Amino acid sequence: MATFPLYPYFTNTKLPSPFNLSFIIITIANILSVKMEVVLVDAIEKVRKTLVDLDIENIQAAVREALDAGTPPLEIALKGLGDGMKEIGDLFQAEEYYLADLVLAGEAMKEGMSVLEPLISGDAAARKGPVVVFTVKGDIHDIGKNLVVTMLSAAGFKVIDLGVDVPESKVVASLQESGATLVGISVLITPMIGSIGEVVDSIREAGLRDKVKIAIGGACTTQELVDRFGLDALGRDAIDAVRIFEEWSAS
Ligand code: B12
Repeated sequence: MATFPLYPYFTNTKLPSPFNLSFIIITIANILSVKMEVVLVDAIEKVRKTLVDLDIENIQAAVREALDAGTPPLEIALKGLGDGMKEIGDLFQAEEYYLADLVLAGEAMKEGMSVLEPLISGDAAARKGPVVVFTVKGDIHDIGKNLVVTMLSAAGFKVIDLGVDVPESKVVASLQESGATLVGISVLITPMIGSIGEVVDSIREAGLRDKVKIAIGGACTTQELVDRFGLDALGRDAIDAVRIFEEWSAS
């Protein structure tokens, strides 16, 4: 009896075994995921470059493009904008960028963050803490501190943000009023390192040092400073800040 195969292709070609088939599927999935990763890395790189070029007009578009490509908002904030700011700092130190460029960079960073912040901010109902966060007296850098505040809020902490250039008396008053036992200090410039000591001394004089845990972070902070001022932790980025305060809240 004559046979009429429905799919002549199958009669002439060796069918892939289930093992081969899963191998093919896995390979295709791997290629797609590598391709996807390349797209995400490209999108983050575009954000970083747009910031380093001080292209304020296009920074929000670059951030939105990265979001549309599926990049998590936090990754755009830390790897795109955060790494871009570090590079700008290096260019400033190398005297390729000037103070006016730092000002523009600060503006561009804030433009970019204004797109990301609503996406990072968390559930207002869940509350741990409170954590008192501020930038030390004499220092007006607030971008990193704001990122820490955003991340802590997103992680469910109540945050008391005292702002920048904060005198030690204001920190102590805030601790006394709120009963907060967690403190996050941001310091970016070496000449203001002494302000950390003044805060710690004031907290001690108010009889609160044994009751509060203090973490520091920012461009000029080191473990040596933590040891020198008898602090409790050093945080490298906003994710580290959440880890530290989560640990302290749990203990
Ligand atoms: C933007 C910028 C400015 C802007 C700030 C705008 C703003 N609204 O913040 C302006 C133009 C105002 C500025 C001014 C100055 N700046 Co400035 N600035 C910068 C720059 C390029 C980026 C800082 C930034 O926003 N980074 C991005 C954020 C996301 O990163 P971050 O701040 O490090 O924060 C992250 C972590 O550190 C950590 N973190 C931060 N805080 C905390 C707190 C806790 C508790 C924890 C756990 C973690 C944590 O988490 C954050 C998020 O991941 C840095 C370069 C650098 N490498 O930092 C120089 C830099 C900090 N500036 C510097 C200098 C010298 C100055 C000026 C003195 C310049 C001048 N001649 O006037 C003035 C200082 C004015 C003052 N009194 O404060 C130097 C400091 C050098 C030093 N060691 O002393 C730097 C390092 C540049 C350089 N390489 O020379 N600056």
